[in-house]
Amino acid sequence: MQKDNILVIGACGQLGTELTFELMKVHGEDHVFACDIRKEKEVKHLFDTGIYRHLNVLDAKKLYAIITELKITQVYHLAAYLSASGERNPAAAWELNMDGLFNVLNAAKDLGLRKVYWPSSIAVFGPNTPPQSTPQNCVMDPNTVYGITKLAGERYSEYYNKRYGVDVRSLRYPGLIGWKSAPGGGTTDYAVTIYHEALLHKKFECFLKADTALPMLYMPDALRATIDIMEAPSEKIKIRSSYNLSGMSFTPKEVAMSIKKLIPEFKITYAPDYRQAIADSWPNSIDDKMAKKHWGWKPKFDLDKMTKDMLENLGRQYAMKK
Ligand code: AKB
Repeated sequence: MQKDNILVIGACGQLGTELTFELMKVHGEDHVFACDIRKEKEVKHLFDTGIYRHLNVLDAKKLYAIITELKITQVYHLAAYLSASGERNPAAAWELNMDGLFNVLNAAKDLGLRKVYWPSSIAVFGPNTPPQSTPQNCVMDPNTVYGITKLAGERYSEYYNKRYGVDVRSLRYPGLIGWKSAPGGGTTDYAVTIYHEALLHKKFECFLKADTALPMLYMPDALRATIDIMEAPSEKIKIRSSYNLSGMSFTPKEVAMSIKKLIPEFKITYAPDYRQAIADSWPNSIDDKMAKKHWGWKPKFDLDKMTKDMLENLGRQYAMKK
């Protein structure tokens, strides 16, 4: 059987950087290609020039040319503005998040891609959504441009699946936390920065209030979920909008307490800013039983296990830089 060729769009982002290398373990180094809006010379430290292509996903002609040139059969489309950066640039966020997705879905339809992955987010939920154990199907009234584009994208993905047979798969990511790559533009980003600051300065000022509970997921679990949903047989993927996905849920105060178990002198202070309103509109925890039932999702990391792993790996990384 001919092997799949994979294209990761938005490969320089927090998830893309790690996912590209995980996909190489599954499909082989010669079968995974990375592209991003950054120029080749800016990403030399991340990717070999042979596997990298410069692409603005809004350029449909170039996207089609890359897919054709590299004989791509699967696309992971990760390029997007996130919640906080979207609120600073609503028009640009709408354009990138919607037109970028249209271009990828149209390419899948027109060029016969075998599969497409596109992430949604807990940002699809809003102030009238039940906040505890938020179910798969409920009131969805997002009030950020990011959340609105993700909800519209979910509806559009399902439409392309039903109408044109595009095999598109998606997860509603909670906040993603990892030590290998940096997040950018999200409301949940504090939960990554806090570990860096704990190691570097033993203190952290949080832009959310102490008791703001949000759903979160450690990167190794997120990578596994993403690859598992894409590798599952098509008939198991019964939801073609996007699956609820959860790992753990915690507040800034709880993550600080988890860090204090390993760095007792660590101190947290709070200075909530515009991101507090975004966090307040999102669920506190997520019910992901559909993902568990349909394609066998099971997270491995809880808060303390993640904290230990984060601090060990980041500590090693900082020690090497000295
Ligand atoms: C954000 O905070 O915007 C993202 C997300 C939850 O989708 N991490």
